[in-house]
Order: sequence, then structure tokens, then C-alpha cells
Amino acid sequence: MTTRAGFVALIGEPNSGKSTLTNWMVGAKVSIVTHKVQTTRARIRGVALEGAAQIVLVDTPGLFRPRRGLDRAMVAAAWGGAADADIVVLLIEAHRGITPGVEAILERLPDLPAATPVVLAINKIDRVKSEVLLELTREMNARHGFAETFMISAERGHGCDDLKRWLAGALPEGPWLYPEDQIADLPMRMIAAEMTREKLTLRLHQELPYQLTVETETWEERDDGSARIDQVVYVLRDGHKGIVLGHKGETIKAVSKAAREELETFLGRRIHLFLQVKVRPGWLDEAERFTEMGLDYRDSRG
Ligand SMILES: Nc1nc2c(ncn2[C@@H]2O[C@H](COP(=O)(O)OP(=O)(O)OP(=O)(O)O)[C@@H](O)[C@H]2O)c(=O)[nH]1
Ligand SMILES: [Mg+2]
Repeated sequence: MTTRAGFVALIGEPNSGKSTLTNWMVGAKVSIVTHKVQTTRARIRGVALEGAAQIVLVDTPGLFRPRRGLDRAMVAAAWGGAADADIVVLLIEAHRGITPGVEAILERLPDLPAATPVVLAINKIDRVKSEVLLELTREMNARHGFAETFMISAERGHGCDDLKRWLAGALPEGPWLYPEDQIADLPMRMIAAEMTREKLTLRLHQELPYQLTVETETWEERDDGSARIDQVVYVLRDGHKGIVLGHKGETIKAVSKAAREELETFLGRRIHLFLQVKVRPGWLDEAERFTEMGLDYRDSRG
């Protein structure tokens, strides 16, 4: 049997559903999802199988107009992921249509290597009527020569099978890139930190989720099969620390519990999770932090 394998980069505006689609295709939650924009910060690879094909999904941060250092690194990571991929999938939201953000992405598509097919995936079709979809498909295809258009609901899985099969068939022939049982290309330490960041993002309001980062400091295997994980939540200001901790430490306790439960499900074993909150005023502009997050700050394509 001929095997196929390759990289499929998912690009789109923040919140368009890239991580949801990645997780659906992989069949496990390898990338965190929230209702807020700019959840994904690094290029996260999820590995999906379809027949004899191994599809390496490159979930990227959303594309938007960057301002601060972290934003620039995120957007650069997303375009970098697209430029390196065998196939690019552009996700747009059915109910929002061709927004200024989508326009900006369309303008940059011609900069991708000419041989890279770009597929359009109109997501969140559960939110609109079918007439809207046909019109949007027509308009988008008038703007760019997409290799194919799919209408999907990443959350419900509608249309995702078709897209997955198409991707599998379009990937180049070749040996698989990862062992059969690998589902993500991200160190467990980082997946664990991401899970905590998801729970913080869901619990904290306004700008705070964007002004913190989580790092796994130590991971200690125990004889009884469990593991002790120590993580640090870095915030920008002293005042943020109090909010993250919450009244009598309630917020951080709830976050820790939710993250631990998810980690235990993911790993199938007991986890002891310890969170600490530290102030680090400049972390948003520190290049070394981005490297730890898997972002290459020197990349200037953003
Ligand atoms: N109604 C509906 N909501 C969806 C669908 N797919 C994703 N969502 C929701 O859209 C929100 C954003 O999803 P994500 O997967 O985090 O989006 P993203 O593109 O990865 O976002 P960033 O990482 O911020 O760039 C979440 O609340 C999802 O549950 C869908 O098919 N229908
Ligand atoms: Mg995401």
C-alpha cells in the first residue's frame, strides 16, 4: 500500500475554529480552545490518520494586525507555518463572511509558494442558512483560486470527514513522518502548560488572559505511577497576581482543579498539579519566552 504524508497548515482569523478542527481530525484535544480570540499562541502540530495517509495538521495562531512583540511572533508563526506546508486550509466563519481580517489574509495568499494548494473551509455552518453559504462560496472563489471549497462545522464534525479525505488524497506519497501512535508534536510539558492557560483564559476577564503565560517548571515521575507537575503563571503586574489568585485563592484553586482533571484524562493517570503565580513585568516582549513557547521571534514575515 502506498503511504502518503505531509503538513496541512490551518490559517484564519482568531476564533475561526482552527484548533477545534485540529482536535476533531486528531480525535483528541491537542490544542486548546476557548470562545476568546487569540487563544493559540504557537504552531501546534496534531497528527491525524486517514487510511494510508498521515496528515500532520499545523494549528497556527490567528492572523490579525500585530502590535506588541508577542503578537508579531504569533502572526509570523502562522504565516511561517503556511509557507512550509504541503497544503494550506483557510478557515473563515460562515456568519461573519468576508471581514476586513479575511480581506487582509486574501491579499497575502499570493505570497505563498505557487505550488501550495489553498483550500477554503467555511466553518460554523451551523450558524447560517444555506443560501448565505452559496453566495459566500461564490464571492470567495472569485477572489482567489482555491483548490476546493468545503462547508463545515468543526464543532459538530459536519463536513469534516470529506475535508479529511480530500486532504489525505492530496498529500504527497511518502513514508509517515511520525510513529503511528503519536498524536501531537509538542512536549508534554507544554501541553500541560497550555491546559492550565486554557482554564485561566476561561475564568479571567477582559485583557488578563492575554497578559499571562504559563510554564511547566518541573515534572517529576513518581513510583506509584503518578506525576508531580509544578507550573508558574507569569503575570505583568502585582495587581494581576491578586486577580489570578482570587479571593482566598479561590480562582487559582478552581483553575488548578480543572487543569488537573483534564491532564488526568489526557494522560490516563493521577497528577499532582501545583501552580505558582509570579510577576514578570516584561515577559510580553521577551524574546526568550517566545522561544520557550515554540515561537521564533526573529522571524520577520509577520
Ligand atoms: N457554532 C460553532 N462554533 C464553533 C465551531 N467551531 C469552533 N467553534 C467555536 O469557536 C470558538 C473558537 O474556536 P477555536 O478552535 O479556539 O478557534 P481558533 O481559530 O483556534 O482561535 P485562535 O486560537 O484564537 O486563533 C470556540 O468557542 C469554538 O467552540 C462551529 O463549527 N460552530
Ligand atoms: Mg486556536
